[in-house]
Amino acid sequence: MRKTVRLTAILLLLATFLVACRSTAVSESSTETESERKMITVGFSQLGAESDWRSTNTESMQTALSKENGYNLIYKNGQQKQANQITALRMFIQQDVDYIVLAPETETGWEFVLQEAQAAGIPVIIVDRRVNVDDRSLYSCWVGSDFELEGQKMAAWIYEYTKIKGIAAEDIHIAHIQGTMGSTAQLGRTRGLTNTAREYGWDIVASESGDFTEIRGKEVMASFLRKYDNINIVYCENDNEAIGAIAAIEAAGKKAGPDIANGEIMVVSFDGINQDAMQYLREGKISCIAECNPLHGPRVQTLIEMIERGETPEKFNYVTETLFSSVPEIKNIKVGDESYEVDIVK
Ligand code: GZL
Repeated sequence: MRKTVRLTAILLLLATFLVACRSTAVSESSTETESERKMITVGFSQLGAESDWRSTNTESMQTALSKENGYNLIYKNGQQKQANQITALRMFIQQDVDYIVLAPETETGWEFVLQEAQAAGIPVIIVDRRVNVDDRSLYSCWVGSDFELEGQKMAAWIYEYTKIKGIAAEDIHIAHIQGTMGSTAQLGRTRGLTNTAREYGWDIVASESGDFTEIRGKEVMASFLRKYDNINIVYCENDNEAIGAIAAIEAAGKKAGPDIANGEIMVVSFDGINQDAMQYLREGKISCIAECNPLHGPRVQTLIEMIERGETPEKFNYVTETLFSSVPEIKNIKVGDESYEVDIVK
């Protein structure tokens, strides 16, 4: 009898042990399944790698949407071609990703592929530039800059400069190096300048796209200098173009600087990411840079987490930005009734 009791007790202990092992295994595997379930797969179509701004934007997305943060990020570089981006989006749809993040090269031509993503039930977040579609339900939300305000602030800074220096509107002759034509950044920054120039009677001597690159900025500025001898301000729609334009100005034996009354050519720009451009700002070769903040990664992560929680994010999420300038006399500028401080860089 005693032996039977002992044997029963051993068998009971063994059975308890086996059940405990199995439940741990199940919980580990279910934990593993749980953690795999938590990994969010994001297809990110980036438009290219044309500028320092773009590279910084890509790095910000890759850092935020990392494995450590619970994301499988599929990154595709569109190499400045919308066709490549549309191909990438179709690939993401086939792979049935959880989210698509799109940084569009230009604003038009996105309806069909966004309709395909919507039909597949994949939320799309637009970053940086905008898409111009009638049906805004084709994307969940957008995060980026107010490009027209950037342009208005820059034009307001130029106006303040002419005021404190006593330069008449008819003596202002602007060379305008535009960004990628049809991109939201180009459209907004161009409107900011052209509307203000029309209001004050400034002469825009010439406008041409520098495609947001240094090499094109240099080529366009060199061609302007061959054709016109009265340029005294160059409005570059990003820093890479400004660096190229300054190279062309100096190659032509002229001086980039704010003292236009004494023959210097004032250069103004956008972004504030390229370190050479910020150094030029401190040296005075660039007189003013309108900040364009590329750090959209954490913002996109927050938007995805909101959607994951079943919340509806704001449709349009604007980032706040400033003006950097090396001209100490201008400490703030006005756009309409709004006043903006200027960050004086030494
Ligand atoms: C602006 C962005 C622009 C940058 C350029 O948000 O789209 O594209 O200003 C970049 O540097 O190439």
